[in-house]
Amino acid sequence: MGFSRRQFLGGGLALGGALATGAPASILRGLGIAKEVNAAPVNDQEKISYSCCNPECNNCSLQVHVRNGKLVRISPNPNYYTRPCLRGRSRLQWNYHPDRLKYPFKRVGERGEGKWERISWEEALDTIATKLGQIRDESGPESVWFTAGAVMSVLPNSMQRRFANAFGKGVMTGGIGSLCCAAQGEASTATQGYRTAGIEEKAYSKLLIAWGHNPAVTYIPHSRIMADALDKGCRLITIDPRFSETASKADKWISIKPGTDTAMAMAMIRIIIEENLYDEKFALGRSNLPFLVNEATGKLLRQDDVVAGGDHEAFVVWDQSTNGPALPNEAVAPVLEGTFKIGDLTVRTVFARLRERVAKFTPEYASEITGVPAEDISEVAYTYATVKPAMIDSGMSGAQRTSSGAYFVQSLLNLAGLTGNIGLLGGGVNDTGGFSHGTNVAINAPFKADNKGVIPATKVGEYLSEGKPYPIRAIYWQGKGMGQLPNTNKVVEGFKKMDFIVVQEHFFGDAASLADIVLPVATLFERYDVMCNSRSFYYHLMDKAIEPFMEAQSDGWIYTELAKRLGFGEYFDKTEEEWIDVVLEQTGLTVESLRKSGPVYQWSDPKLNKYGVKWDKKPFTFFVDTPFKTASGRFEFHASRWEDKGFEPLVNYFPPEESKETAPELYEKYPLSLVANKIRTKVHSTYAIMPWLSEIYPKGWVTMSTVDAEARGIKDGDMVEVFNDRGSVKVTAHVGNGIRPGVVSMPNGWWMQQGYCSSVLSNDYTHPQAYGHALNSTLVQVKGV
Ligand SMILES: Nc1nc2c(c(=O)[nH]1)N[C@H]1C(S)=C(S)[C@@H](COP(=O)(O)OP(=O)(O)OC[C@H]3O[C@@H](n4cnc5c(=O)[nH]c(N)nc54)[C@H](O)[C@@H]3O)O[C@H]1N2
Ligand SMILES: Nc1nc2c(c(=O)[nH]1)N[C@H]1C(S)=C(S)[C@@H](COP(=O)(O)OP(=O)(O)OC[C@H]3O[C@@H](n4cnc5c(=O)[nH]c(N)nc54)[C@H](O)[C@@H]3O)O[C@H]1N2
Ligand SMILES: [Mo]
Repeated sequence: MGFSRRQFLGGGLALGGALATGAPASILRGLGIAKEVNAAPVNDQEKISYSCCNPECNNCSLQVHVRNGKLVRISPNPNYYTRPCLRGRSRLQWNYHPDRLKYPFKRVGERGEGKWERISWEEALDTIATKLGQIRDESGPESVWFTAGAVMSVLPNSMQRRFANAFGKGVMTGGIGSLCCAAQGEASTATQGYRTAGIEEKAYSKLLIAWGHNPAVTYIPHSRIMADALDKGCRLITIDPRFSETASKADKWISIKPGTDTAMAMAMIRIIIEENLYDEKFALGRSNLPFLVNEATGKLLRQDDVVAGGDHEAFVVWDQSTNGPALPNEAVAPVLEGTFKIGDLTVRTVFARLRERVAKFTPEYASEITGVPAEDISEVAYTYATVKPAMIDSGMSGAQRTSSGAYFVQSLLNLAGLTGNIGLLGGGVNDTGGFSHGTNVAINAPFKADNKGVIPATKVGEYLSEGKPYPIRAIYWQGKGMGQLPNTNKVVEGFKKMDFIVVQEHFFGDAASLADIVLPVATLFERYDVMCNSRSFYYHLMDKAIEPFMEAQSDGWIYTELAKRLGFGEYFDKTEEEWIDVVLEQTGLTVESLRKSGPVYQWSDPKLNKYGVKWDKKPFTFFVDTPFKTASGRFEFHASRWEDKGFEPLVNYFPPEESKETAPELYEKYPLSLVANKIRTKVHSTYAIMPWLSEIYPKGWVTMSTVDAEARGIKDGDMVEVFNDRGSVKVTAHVGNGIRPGVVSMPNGWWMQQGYCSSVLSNDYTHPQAYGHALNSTLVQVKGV
């Protein structure tokens, strides 16, 4: 039985049917207690509590309707500013899905063979404690790798970090970078001091440039704000190799070669500088463009370079009034451009060096690199420099999930800084992941952390299978999609080398299928949790609404039981509600107060945000009320943080890893550039098997241009193989003109066992500047099958 659209829209539903086409056959089928749950209109017996959608998404407030101890409906919170989309509403099916893990299991066959035996919690916990304890004694706590995915509410991941920390008394294997937005975070930190978000500020923009970002799909609940701005006359330009859903709403779609965006931005910077379209006041007063650089070293000049006993932390500018060096805030007439002599030293301003850096990036030169017509580059540059406020809406852009993503984000920030769009309501670069809540993170670590080694987020396969940074023997894997990791076949290889693997999940996903012990975990409705995270400027209590399904238990409960068995139970001496009160300690909020108030806005009280500010009129604007937190206290075009770390501090363009320029032989075999795009029925691998959602997109696909398809004898709807040296996926071809020739795109979120996991193809390259994800710098070939 499938679910028809009619049933979905009508609200009546029956749970417990077979999975929609494409979903994995569950080894648990038959053990199920598929129950009939009939949703009914709201009535007096219904109990409603509040929760919050917790994958890495928009974190919408949810109303949870419960009747006779059963979840019957998820509805929007009428007092909240976003409304949950079809994914949030489908959580009902999540909870009662026939394939939901019901009991703890242990592997009885070979790893990955699929033979399992149901065991008791006692046996599961005793086995895990014994095994982890033994491995710790033999090889040190750092040989157990604890890892968790993008679950954005506080407790599950904090409880795991606390457990890992206490397990090794601080000694552990750390992680570095992320699959998501490491480049965004690193460049924002290097330029401004921290990440910001401008989701609500969009309403005030007159121009939006959606750069490698598709908010019409990835910010569905918030995209109303963009639509309102467009209604008021705001213009929208979309820069994307695909004609994305956001491009379809735009005044202009710029189709660009993946991984080349920095070259386009540098051409725009050149136009803005050459045509004097920059904001001189911001440049001189708030940025480090007038700072002097020692021409011999390429490093920022410090006061102690030129004055005996000077301050090494102080930077230097050229003051025209004295015709000599001065401290930035003391100079009467700081100079933006020039080369000067101080004793034997030749020094030049950052601005002059930036002008020189972008000199060769004429629109024509950038056009050759990017494939964007030179006139379009000029037009975007002039429009951006002359319409205010203008926001570069990059979100956590697909263009920063490329091999030199941090320079891409830096180039966008440079554009915003040059045009004075920083600290301007409706301007800036929208990073949707800025963390700013004022919570207590102490629960993460009872001991001082001492990482013996780190595993880069994209390098899991290589590190586990090649024994880096040292042989890892066990994995404790909590709520994370294996098929989200690049070069996934290598990850599987790594898993097969392990002595012991624990997976704590809702479903028998890819990691679980390779584990030794699989633990059924309670959903957000079945436990207490709190959301104070980056996509929602609110604090949400996630109240427990129902008892856990079958034998499921919360992540917190599991760690508490294991801690007792491993002899550090004293660090797990609280209930979930008590932990939430610890998290909220410095905010003055409590479980009880949030239960009464509903979601609380973080700018409504100085105690609720890291910046200690209150903002109750317009949306909060970063860098009006908050300072830059860089070494200079200014917006840094020459990033002193990167200079200190030995990375090129000024924006620069590097061609993508895996391109015609960088890997001609590979390009010969695999001439198509693969990019990832997120789709409305999934948040990563979460929701992979929800019937309502799978009805919309049952199977994976590859989108390719008519030109590339014809050259390969492929027609729309054909089955094709997409492949490279890392792996191969068979999917249906969607052929059309909505994608740039030479580029193919694949949506993400199917499990490996479903057969459509595009990550088996993804590049696992990572650059130590940010340790970001370079999946959009991947070459493939496509052929008909
Ligand atoms: N091919 C491809 N790969 C990508 C991307 C792409 O676009 N294409 N995008 C990348 C990006 S931007 C990101 S952020 C990552 C995200 O990748 P992941 O961090 O792996 O995120 P999810 O796939 O959402 O996995 C979350 C898991 O947590 C489980 N879960 C939910 N709630 C709980 C809970 O309370 N307890 C426990 N124990 N488990 C829970 C869910 O069942 C799900 O399996 O993927 C990256 N990888
Ligand atoms: N429905 C849904 N919403 C989500 C998520 C989800 O999985 N599903 N995930 C959430 C998370 S964790 C994140 S990080 C955000 C991400 O939000 P987005 O960054 O908006 O998501 P993507 O679809 O990965 O990438 C956006 C666009 O980048 C384009 N692109 C790829 N490579 C390049 C390039 O080199 N240059 C340019 N200019 N464009 C390029 C792709 O074609 C795609 O249209 O979305 C969040 N929201
Ligand atoms: Mo992400």
